[in-house]
Amino acid sequence: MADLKEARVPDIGHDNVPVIEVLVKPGDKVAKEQSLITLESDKATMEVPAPFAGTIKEMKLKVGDEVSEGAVIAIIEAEDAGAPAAAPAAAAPAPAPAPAAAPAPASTPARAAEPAKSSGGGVREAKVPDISGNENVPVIEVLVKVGDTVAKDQGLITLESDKATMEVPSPFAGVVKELKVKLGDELSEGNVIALIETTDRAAAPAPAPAAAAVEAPKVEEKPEPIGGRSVLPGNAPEGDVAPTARPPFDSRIVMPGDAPYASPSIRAFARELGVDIQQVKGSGRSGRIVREDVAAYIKHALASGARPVSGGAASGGVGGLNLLPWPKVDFAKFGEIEEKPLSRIQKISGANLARNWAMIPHVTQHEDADITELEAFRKKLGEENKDLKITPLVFQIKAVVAALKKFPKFNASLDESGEKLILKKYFHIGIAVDTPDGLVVPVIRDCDKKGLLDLAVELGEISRKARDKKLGPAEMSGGCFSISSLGGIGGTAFTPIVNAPEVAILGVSKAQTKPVWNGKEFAPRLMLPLSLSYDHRVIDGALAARFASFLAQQLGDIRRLLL
Ligand code: CAO
Repeated sequence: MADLKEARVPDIGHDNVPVIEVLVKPGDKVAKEQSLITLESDKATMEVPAPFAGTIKEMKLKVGDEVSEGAVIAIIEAEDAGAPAAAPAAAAPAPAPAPAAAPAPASTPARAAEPAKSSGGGVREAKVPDISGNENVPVIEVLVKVGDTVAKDQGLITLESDKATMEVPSPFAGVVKELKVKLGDELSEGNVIALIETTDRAAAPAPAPAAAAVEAPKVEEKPEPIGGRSVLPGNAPEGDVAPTARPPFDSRIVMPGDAPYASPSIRAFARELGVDIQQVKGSGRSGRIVREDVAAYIKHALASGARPVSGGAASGGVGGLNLLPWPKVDFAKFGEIEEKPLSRIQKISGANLARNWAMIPHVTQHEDADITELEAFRKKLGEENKDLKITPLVFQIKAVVAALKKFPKFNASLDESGEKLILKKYFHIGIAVDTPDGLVVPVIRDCDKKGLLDLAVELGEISRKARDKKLGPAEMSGGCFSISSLGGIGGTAFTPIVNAPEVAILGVSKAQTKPVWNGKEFAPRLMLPLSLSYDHRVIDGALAARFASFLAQQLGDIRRLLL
């Protein structure tokens, strides 16, 4: 017989608290302590965890329901086969008794604001109050900076455990003299957050620490438990989610009106996607940020081609999307290593590639061109021009020019606003050149006006200059479209990164002889793999397929290149 149990709302310190999110549905398998619902009072947003692992059989609550301690959230078929089965009601975890520590006296030392030892006069320490026994809770936001004037109760920092997010307010009004914490620090009760020069006359005399406590929390502002295993402890028949004493904690857990205002799961979701929650506008009740807001924010950032806020992997900001910091690893711990600084070119091209990769919605269209005839012609041309290196690349440049003429959207750039397309009437082609110091992209101008031999000469020159580090910035600007040829090396296909503000790039891999069906039989043909990456904001898939197939036709019948 199935072991059906009820998951109930624990002691939450308030009655009639609205359900603002239902995080699971019937059929879902939940782990012990996985969040089931999110409740939100005017003071706190809190997720209620499952007291045991199992499968949700029935949800008893929906968004908008108002609940108090003891309300049944869901019927869960408990996973623990060993546990005795019982009728739901009987099996229900009894709501935990009201916390032993009801709001403590106003002058609880945990909340005391002590004069800073190092500073005289009105400079006082703002400390982390009792956070329901949780320790080492990470700082996810620092809401003030040195020099800021803060009001009493204004949020100083936000702490976030895996289950709750809360702002720690300033216990007194004043000017922030020194910040003692930074993002990522892990704090426990008593840690000093900041030194504040008080302007709060009532607070200024600073009696003995215990008596210097800031105002008593209102009785209804019961401590809001955060994080870890003791979140919302009332639902704790299983032992290790037992209630911790909940002395008063006068900070607010994500107060409406303070930005950002989002539940821990939404914050985690935003972090996963590299979104700075501070930038997201909430559309939920009282401006609460919901999942859709984060998704809409990303869509908007991508659509508007947001500009980078900083470069480099470590700083990691792209447009509105703030990426996670680069992982810090002590590689020497695992074996012998050698450090080698990146070249200047690698740093510059790396930052460009990272921006382009993150900000351009890329799609790559693959196509094979039959270059059997072209190759025969190229060899003949080479024999006639022995002093010149004529590689397949010059033919590709010519074919690309023809395709750009036929599909002008590929010879275009989005303007900075992302709302206007600039169509170019010239045909300057960038060629990715691999050098010992990294990748550079010199530009061959007016390729439409140059013949194959001219292009071969110029290609030789720019490749040489690139490798000799002799290219000037002017020779690397003004490109309309780029070609990245790895054909001399190998490979069957790859996904080149669009070279912004261009909207497409052609990747070329190594031509290979393949059996191709000619309608009667398989014939050996020299096939050239083409990989066309494009900016999907500007070019749609059908257009890209047409462009790629047109390119293949051009290369397949070189007479067309003369048209
Ligand atoms: N299929 C088969 N063979 C090919 C080929 C292809 N698609 N493309 C070139 N070849 C052959 C050439 O004909 C040449 O053969 P020979 O030695 O018999 O004459 C040989 O491969 C070497 O060509 P190449 O690479 O020297 O000359 P190229 O004109 O094809 O390319 C250049 C010039 C500068 C583009 C190239 O040297 C280069 O740097 N490529 C790398 C670009 C790159 O790194 N792209 C990646 C960007 S994303 O990280």
